[in-house]
Amino acid sequence: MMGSTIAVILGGGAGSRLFPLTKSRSKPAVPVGGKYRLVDIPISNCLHSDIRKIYVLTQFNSASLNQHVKNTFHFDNFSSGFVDILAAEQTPSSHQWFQGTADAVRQTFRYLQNHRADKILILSGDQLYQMDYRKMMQAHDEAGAEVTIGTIPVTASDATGFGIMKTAENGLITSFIEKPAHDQLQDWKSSVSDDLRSQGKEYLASMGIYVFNIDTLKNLILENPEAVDFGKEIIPKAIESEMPVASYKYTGYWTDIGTIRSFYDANLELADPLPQFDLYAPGKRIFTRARLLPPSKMYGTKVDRSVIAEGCIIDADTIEHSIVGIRSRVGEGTIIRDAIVMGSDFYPTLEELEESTPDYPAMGVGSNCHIERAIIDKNARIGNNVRIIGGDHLEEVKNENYSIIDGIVVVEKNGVIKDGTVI
Ligand code: ADQ
Ligand code: ADP
Repeated sequence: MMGSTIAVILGGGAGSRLFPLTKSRSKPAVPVGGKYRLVDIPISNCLHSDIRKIYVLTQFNSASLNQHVKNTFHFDNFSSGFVDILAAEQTPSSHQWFQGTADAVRQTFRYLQNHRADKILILSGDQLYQMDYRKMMQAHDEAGAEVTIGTIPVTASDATGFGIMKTAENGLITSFIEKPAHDQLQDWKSSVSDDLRSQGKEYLASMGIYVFNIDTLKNLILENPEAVDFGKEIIPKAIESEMPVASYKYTGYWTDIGTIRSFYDANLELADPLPQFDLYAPGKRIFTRARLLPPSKMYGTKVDRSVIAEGCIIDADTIEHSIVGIRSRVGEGTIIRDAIVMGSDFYPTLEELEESTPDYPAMGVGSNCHIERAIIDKNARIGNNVRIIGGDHLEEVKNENYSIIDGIVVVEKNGVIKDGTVI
């Protein structure tokens, strides 16, 4: 059955909510968990679900995304599998960027329909979850649905950020509203189990994961040329037209990581002893580029509740509740707490280390620094005696080398923080 499904990963529009992590790369290429990229998550879920024809739609065809996908996902000649990136492009009929999620699918549909697939699985590129899509496809078939939406129960305070729906007893969706205002919520409660009610999770939210019969999708996007988004337009249109649109209730862990705050929180949760998103779960592994790096080495560092990726050289004093990414170099006496250090794309040579100056430090984190509540993007150069301490009291800032968003200090890729800087 799965041979006739293709997956489409919505890789992001301008990526403004994850800025500055998306300043120089497309959203699917943003590093996560010390050694992965965001796009590895939906791709790995597809591979575990026997879906091997995968397109990633993105607005910016950044070299780093292309390189990562090209170097990572290889299929044998007989499986006819692929992971291809489709970037917004000018064509005789369109000169525009993707105007929204449905428009991205419309503009690339001529590629998507080449595979004799009978279903399309549409996925978001900024979510953390490990889901077997085969169960959702099976539910779609059993319900005789033309469209199925993955759904999850949420609380009133979360409900305003999602598409919210109500269903009939047979699981078909009867009404849907995209991101209702707080005062509209009263009308959108679903009847849920006692357990969910006691947690306040009385609203059925769209996960932004859709199964479409391919002909249904084609008709919906062609007959509604003004519709640019799935949540805002296409899904409401499908329900209005009275075709069977089903809800597939997902019960596992799922979280959106589309903002700096949610990205930061979800990353740090990976350092919990038993995180809900489990990188160590058999059969649910997240695949990424095999880099064949040397192991990490540490000298006198007290490390607690932290994930340390391969290839690091660490002399720090303390690393606590943090994610330390590939090839990170951290100097003596430094304290890193509640922080994400993404690591580096390459090692500085010994000469480069010797040539570093207080104004242009070597790549990595220098000596005697204190870094807390921060995200340090790849290849950043943090000098010695630097204090970067985030906190909710800090105002939003957008500087050349760093930003402060939601109280989290984000040093951008290749950012330079001079010796002695205090943020
Ligand atoms: P949002 O997440 O707010 O709500 P949206 O901004 O459309 O919806 O993003 C969905 C996915 O598409 C994201 O991965 C995003 O990066 C990507 N995307 C956005 N614009 C794009 C473009 N122009 N080109 C390519 N990709 C693009 C949606 C649904 C809600 C649902 C939530 C669940 O609309 O109903 O509840 O997802 O998170
Ligand atoms: P990631 O996938 O996280 O970027 P990789 O190891 O896959 O990590 O890629 C690192 C990239 O950086 C490689 O393409 C590598 O060729 C590139 N690179 C290596 N050395 C340098 C250098 N001195 N300057 C710039 N880029 C480099």
